[in-house]
Order: sequence, then C-alpha cells, then structure tokens
Amino acid sequence: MSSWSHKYAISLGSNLGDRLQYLRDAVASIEELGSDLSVSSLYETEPVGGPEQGPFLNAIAVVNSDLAPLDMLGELQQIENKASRERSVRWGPRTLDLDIVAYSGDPLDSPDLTVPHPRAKEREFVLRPLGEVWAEAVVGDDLSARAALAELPHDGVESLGRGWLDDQRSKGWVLVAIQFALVAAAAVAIFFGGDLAGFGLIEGFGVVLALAGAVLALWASDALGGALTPNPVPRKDAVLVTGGPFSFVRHPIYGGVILLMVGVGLAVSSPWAVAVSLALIPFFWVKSGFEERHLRMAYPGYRAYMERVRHRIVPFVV
Ligand code: A4P
Ligand code: MG
Repeated sequence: MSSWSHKYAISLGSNLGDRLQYLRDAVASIEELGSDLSVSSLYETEPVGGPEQGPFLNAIAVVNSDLAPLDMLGELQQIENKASRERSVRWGPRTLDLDIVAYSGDPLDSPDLTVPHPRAKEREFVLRPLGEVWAEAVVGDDLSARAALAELPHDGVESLGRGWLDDQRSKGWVLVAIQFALVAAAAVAIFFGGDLAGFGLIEGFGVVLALAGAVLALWASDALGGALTPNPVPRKDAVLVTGGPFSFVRHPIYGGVILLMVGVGLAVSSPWAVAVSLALIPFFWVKSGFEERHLRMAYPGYRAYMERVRHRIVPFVV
C-alpha cells in the first residue's frame, strides 16, 4: 500500500433482479479500482427499514486504492448505474447498492459522503461480513467492527459461504459423480449379493418401500420439468418449483431414491445393498446442503419456502 493510498471497506447489497450476478459483476469492477482485494462470504439478510421487500444478498469487499474517498464514491456510483440502479424510494429495493462503510483515513463528514457510514455500526448485515475480512475496521468513535458486532444480537443474517464468486457447477459435478458411484455400488450388491429365495415379511416391506420411492422420485422429476438437473447448482433459466411433492419435502427425488434403493436391498435380502443404500442418507444430506446454499443465492423466495416446508429429504422424518 503506497503512503497516499487507503484501505476501503465497501458494502455490497442487492434484493432485486439477478442479485448474485449483480454482486459478482460489482466485485469484478471494484477489483479494477485498486489492489489486494479481499471479499467476505455471501450473506442472505432480512431487509432492514424501508417498505416490505424481498431478502437481500450482502457482502463486503476490502480493497486498497489510490483514489481519494470522493473519487471512490463516484466510481462506486458509476458501477451502481451500470447495474440499472434506480433511486425512487428511500431504503427501497435495489439491484445494487455500494456504500463505503469504513476506510483507513480520518473520519469524513461532507454533504455527499460520511465515513464511517453512520448506520454501519448497528447493522449485522454490514458487520458480520466486515468482521471476516477487516475486523479492526473503524465503524464509529474508537469502535472496531469486531467490538460493534459483539454488541449486536444475531438476527436475520445467514452465511451462504465463501465460494460465491465463481460458478460452482464443477464442484456440483463431483457430487453427482459420487452419487452415481454409490447408486452403482448398491446396484452391484443387489445383482450379485441378492437372494430371491425365502420371500417373507421383511422382503415384502422392501417391495412396498421400493414402490413408494419410485413413485415419489418419478412424480418429483415430472414436477421439476425443465428445471431437472443432477447438478446441485440450479440452471440459470430455471424457475423454483414448490408444488406437488415439493410441498411436503424439499428434496423428494433424493428421498425417493433412498427409499427405492433400501427397499430393493431388503426385497432381495442383501445386507450389503441395504448398507450401501443407507450411505446415501448422509451423502444426500451433504449434497442438499450445498444445493440449498445455491438455491438461496438464486431464488429470493427459497428462504420462505424453507420455513414453510421444513423437511429436507423424507417427509416427517428427515
Ligand atoms: N452517502 C453518504 N455517505 C455515504 C457512504 N459512506 N457511502 C450519500 C455511500 N454513499 C454515501 O445513497 C444516498 C446518498 O448517500 C448518496 O448520494 C451519497 O452521496 P444511495 O445509495 O443513493 O441511497 P441509499 O443507499 O438508499 O441510502 P442510504 O441512506 O445510504 O441507505 P442505507 O442506510 O445504506 O440503507 N437491509 C439489508 N438487509 N441489506 C441492505 O443492504 N440496505 C439499505 C440501504 C436498507 N436496508 C437494507 C440494506
Ligand atoms: Mg447506498
């Protein structure tokens, strides 16, 4: 950092349109304003103040720059304008909001710019990400982000993780490969370890489970239609499906596949097939967790859907 340059903490917020893309583009533009960029996790946050509006995605970018504070503000406003930012309602919904929340210089109070941002110290959606990338940033009189955060209750701010700047589809394909390997291992155990002699109560129960699982998985695949993809990162053009089996459980295909595989394992009396199929439960738990972080980034309505439909994999159980 040269002697005349400053370290800036810029808060990013969006709750209108393709929120994730606006924030990703903004980070790429901010990177060009200086050096040593560091970016916090992405957070999904309840709107604070203003009219009734959808949830925000918020993050903090910290950058060293030779720009003077007012020039930095001008550059940030140009980036906001590129994102078709409209200013009609105070604290209303916005495609992109970029505020300078703190910087390494003396406090500033001019008609166009106040730093530290006067409301930063009381906002968890600013302080939690700021604490990750610049915990000692000054957000008030002798007050660091870390100290201000310690005073706030934890409320309505949830981390969606660090890996939000690039498309995570390739990570998603690794999970898909593990899933197919597990299902293939269960199928091998069914074909080579199965025994159809001695069909009894347990085997009959297995058939019922398998049928229920197959119906659930097929019904859910049909309901998803064009949004169906094995990759846990949603397609750009897909819409959120919450009807049919998705109104009982958030991942009915995973639930259906588990029931089907365990059921077939019981029906053919193969302990190995049952054991490998049961391993699908923790696996789908992890995969659906990854998937839900991406669904929340993509769909503002996903958070409310999670509150409404509380079961993730098997209705009333998991
Ligand atoms: N301005 C003064 N100081 C600054 C600064 N440090 N950084 C002036 C940026 N701008 C600063 O801003 C209005 C004027 O503030 C600018 O022209 C600039 O000269 P704006 O971006 O046009 O409007 P705004 O953002 O609606 O205004 P304001 O009052 O800064 O809004 P806030 O307080 O930032 O609130 N809830 C959640 N969960 N997440 C959010 O991101 N954001 C807001 C906006 C409300 N609720 C939110 C969120
Ligand atoms: Mg603003």
